[in-house]
Amino acid sequence: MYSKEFQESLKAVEAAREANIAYEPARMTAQEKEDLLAAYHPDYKKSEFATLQIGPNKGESVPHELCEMLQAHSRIQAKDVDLDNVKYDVDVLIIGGGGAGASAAIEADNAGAKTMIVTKLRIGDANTMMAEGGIQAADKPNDSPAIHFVDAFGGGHYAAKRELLAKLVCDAPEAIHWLNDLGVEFDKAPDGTMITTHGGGTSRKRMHAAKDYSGAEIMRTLRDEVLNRGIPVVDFTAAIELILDENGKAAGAVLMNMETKELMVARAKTVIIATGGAGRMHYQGFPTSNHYGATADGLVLGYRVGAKLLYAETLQYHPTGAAFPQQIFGALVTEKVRSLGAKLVNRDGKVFMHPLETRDVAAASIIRECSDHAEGVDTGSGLAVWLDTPMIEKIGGEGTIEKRIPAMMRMFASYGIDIRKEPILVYPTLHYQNGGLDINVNGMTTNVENLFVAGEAVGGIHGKNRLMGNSLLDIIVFGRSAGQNAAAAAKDTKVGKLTLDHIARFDAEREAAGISTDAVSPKLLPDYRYQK
Ligand code: MEZ
Repeated sequence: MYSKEFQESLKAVEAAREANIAYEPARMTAQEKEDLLAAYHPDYKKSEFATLQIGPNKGESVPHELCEMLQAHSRIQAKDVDLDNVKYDVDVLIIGGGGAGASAAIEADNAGAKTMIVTKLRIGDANTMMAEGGIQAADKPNDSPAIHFVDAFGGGHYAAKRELLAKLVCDAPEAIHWLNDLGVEFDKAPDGTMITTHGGGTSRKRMHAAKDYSGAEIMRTLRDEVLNRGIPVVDFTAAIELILDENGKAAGAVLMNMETKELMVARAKTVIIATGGAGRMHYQGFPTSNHYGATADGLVLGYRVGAKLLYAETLQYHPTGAAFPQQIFGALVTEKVRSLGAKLVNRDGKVFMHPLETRDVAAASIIRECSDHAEGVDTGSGLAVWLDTPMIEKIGGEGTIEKRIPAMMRMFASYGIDIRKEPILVYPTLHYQNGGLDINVNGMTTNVENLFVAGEAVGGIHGKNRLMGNSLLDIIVFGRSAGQNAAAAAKDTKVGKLTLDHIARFDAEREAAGISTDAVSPKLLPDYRYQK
């Protein structure tokens, strides 16, 4: 399928393949990694960041696109909403219909709470659906939560909140059981044991997968469970502002019908933000592997009522986004491709990094290869490197690709590329928001009572870089626990008078800081209308 411009490079890759399979490049030292990241990782590009001038993280720097949204005007003024006209009255209001929201809803429902999910698209339209390679859990005899902790803590630059990471790894085996019992079809050996593989930065094989559509399989199961239980889901309705009560506790949200723009009031004893990530903010102009709705809404909602952010300046660029053909630019090429043995090679067929470095290091290595080294392959829309997928068949035997990563095979086959025989071109794509709202171990924000957060909108679980498979895990572990804890808190809560006074307070802060902006937030959906 590749045209003649690629042929010379393809020949070099093919010629080097056998030797590359056997070749194990040295791992970088800690200092080499730090130097590489400082020079090439997008998080270190100071010119792409702006300093927050208002709000709880005033003085901290975040991507300038996020800064604009965090400091923007609300979509409403308090006078636009009649807070006495309550359309929905529940114990637990969950904002977001992805894996974290669905897990929270199931557990809140188990606890007997009157629960409702509100989502700006439909339940399951979420980054969970897009996750491919798997979910980590230390449940094999040679592994333990302690080893899982050490891997993830190091991979996250020793910045994770220890109590959150400890909960993540300790609750992981139970999370896998829970999903298995709900009906997730994990890959299993004929004797019924789970098949597990490595991911970048893991010292044990602990990645559980459902082929290369693990997230879709998990979301399918969770969505069925939510719908079968009859938990109300209000689709195509966005939360555009949180409501506090007179005591400063989270007490609901102003909802907006995405089509008619009708405003509605949802009153709740507790609120869970489970709005997911921010790939559609396209920080630094990067393409994204994220779902259409990933626009950092939860961070904006929380920030405006005073909830603190943690590590909002750190993003994850998945090393292997599809770089060719143009139609799938930025789409996720799962890390499982490398777990199964494919190596990254440059234009000349040279392996330029250890295949299982952590994601930030791998992404920075690829960017280096494609910048001043200029060892990348010209795709017509930029430089990229090869991911030598035919190695997988040579290592695992014929049929491995079709069996283990059929979705990858199909995605490229629809553009005439047979990944069993030809390598593919990749470049980093914006994949994950490492930072988010700061929570305590119960999932409640550290400074707004009765406001819980779960999933990608949380900051601090993974530190400043996340390992593969720990996000499908965190949506389950922290989604479930947010549902349980929000339901418990709702039992002791009597909602006071509802207010939207925080909007005027935030407006006054903006004015006092001399910020002049027409921007409104949350963004809700990306706007591609005027882009080439
Ligand atoms: O955790 C992830 O981000 C993941 C599993 C992605 C992937 O490469 O498949």
